[in-house]
Amino acid sequence: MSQRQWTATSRLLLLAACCLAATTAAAQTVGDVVSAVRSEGPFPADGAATDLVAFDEFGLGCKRCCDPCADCGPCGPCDPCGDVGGGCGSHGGHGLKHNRADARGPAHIFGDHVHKRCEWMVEYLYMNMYMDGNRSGTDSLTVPEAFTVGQALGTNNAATPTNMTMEMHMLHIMYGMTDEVTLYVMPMWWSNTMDHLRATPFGPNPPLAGTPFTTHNSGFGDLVFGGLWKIYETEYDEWIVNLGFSVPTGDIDRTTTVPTGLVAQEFPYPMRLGSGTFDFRPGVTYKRFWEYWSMGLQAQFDLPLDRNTENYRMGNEYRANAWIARVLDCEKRWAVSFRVEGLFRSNFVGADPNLNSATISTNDPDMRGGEFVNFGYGVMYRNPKLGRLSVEAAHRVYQNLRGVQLETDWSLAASWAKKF
Ligand SMILES: [Cu+2]
Repeated sequence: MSQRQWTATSRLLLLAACCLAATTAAAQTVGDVVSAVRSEGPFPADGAATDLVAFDEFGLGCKRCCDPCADCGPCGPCDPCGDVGGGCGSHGGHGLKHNRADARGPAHIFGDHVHKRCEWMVEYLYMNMYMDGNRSGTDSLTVPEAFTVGQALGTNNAATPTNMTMEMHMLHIMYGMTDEVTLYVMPMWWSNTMDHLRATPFGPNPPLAGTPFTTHNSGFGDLVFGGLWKIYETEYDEWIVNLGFSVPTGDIDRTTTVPTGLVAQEFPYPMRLGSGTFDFRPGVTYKRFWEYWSMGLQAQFDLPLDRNTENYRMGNEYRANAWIARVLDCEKRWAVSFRVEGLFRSNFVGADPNLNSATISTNDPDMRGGEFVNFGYGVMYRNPKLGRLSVEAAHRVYQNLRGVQLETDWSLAASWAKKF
């Protein structure tokens, strides 16, 4: 049986299922409904023949009531769009992509979906990235090795970082301008904490030689916003282009007296709250859905456009992601996901004259880049009333770092999102 024949047959089956569900009192047969649709056409003139429209999942009129901004009035049974058949084994036309836990990618993924016209989405996302121990190239280093290798490379003469926690709280607001174009804005709050060990001897303040210290910096980061454009879709897949930008609202000039105990110094690069630059953040996503499976591919870049007021710009970042997800239950409320990410980040261009790269590796603009391969696994849950909950953990399975840097161990993202 050809694809077209099969689709036509499945639509007829769907029609029959809807008919059986809706005709309770009147013993209306499938044949009655089919002939009624044929005789009355796609849009009943009086708008009152709700059943006919409800069954019409085939382009005869259901699109009208699936539009959230239209006056759906008598189209009630069409909601939720595409779920006409309901339950396992139903093929709800374009509904295959909607009302399922894996409609979006894993929690670390952004810019992978659009909303219907006039639809709002509010999301809260928490992310935590943990870095423990140093690495040079692909070799992990002990703390003494971080000093010796770092000093051989011209840094870590005053101290070395030993671990770092980066936390982010993000509000993600999306609005569907049309069914194809969605605008978004993502204000975020960063909280960075880094532990260090001072070198022996410790020139700036000799009594502190060989002692640990912790610095902390928190505040608003750069403001990310942009537009998502669904450039192509079928009932089972879609392509989405992301035209994203960020403005430098994160502070890059803050100081701390903790390291020396004497004089204030500016925070090193990885402790700062923003890039200081206007960034272009383009991306493209492809998603494909099956009854119980889905997959996604995404390329996403972060490209600073010029040097900032401190005479440097952060490196370019290129991320490529591939994921698969599997829904676990008949109602498609639960899903699990697995993801592989390749990430390339270049060193910084220029240097902040206030930072002395001889003292510690985090002050060195040539010790920021690297290549990474991450593996993520997550759980998603969707509830029509509660919204969508999503958690994903990701581990670095490969990292090759320029110079000496803290190595990343894992990252966690947890999100709650609700459409209005
Ligand atoms: Cu959204």
